[in-house]
Amino acid sequence: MDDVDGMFTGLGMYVRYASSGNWVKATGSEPVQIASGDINGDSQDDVVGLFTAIDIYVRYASSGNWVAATASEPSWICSGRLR
Ligand SMILES: [Ca+2]
Repeated sequence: MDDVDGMFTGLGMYVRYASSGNWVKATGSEPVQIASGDINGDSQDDVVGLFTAIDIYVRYASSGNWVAATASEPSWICSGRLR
């Protein structure tokens, strides 16, 4: 089952885990765009967030931590197997 990422204006981004049905706060910041995919190859989907003024961050499923992915801010993002 897949989990759900949701943006709540003024509260931040939350993840609804399919296994528990609970919403858990992922960040108090509000990304303007999100995408998901296995970014680090560990077979778990990660979340990629485009944050205005603070660039792209990846939230790895294995750690739950946000890590900077680029020092520039693109207009939009997506994820997928591109090779
Ligand atoms: Ca992953």
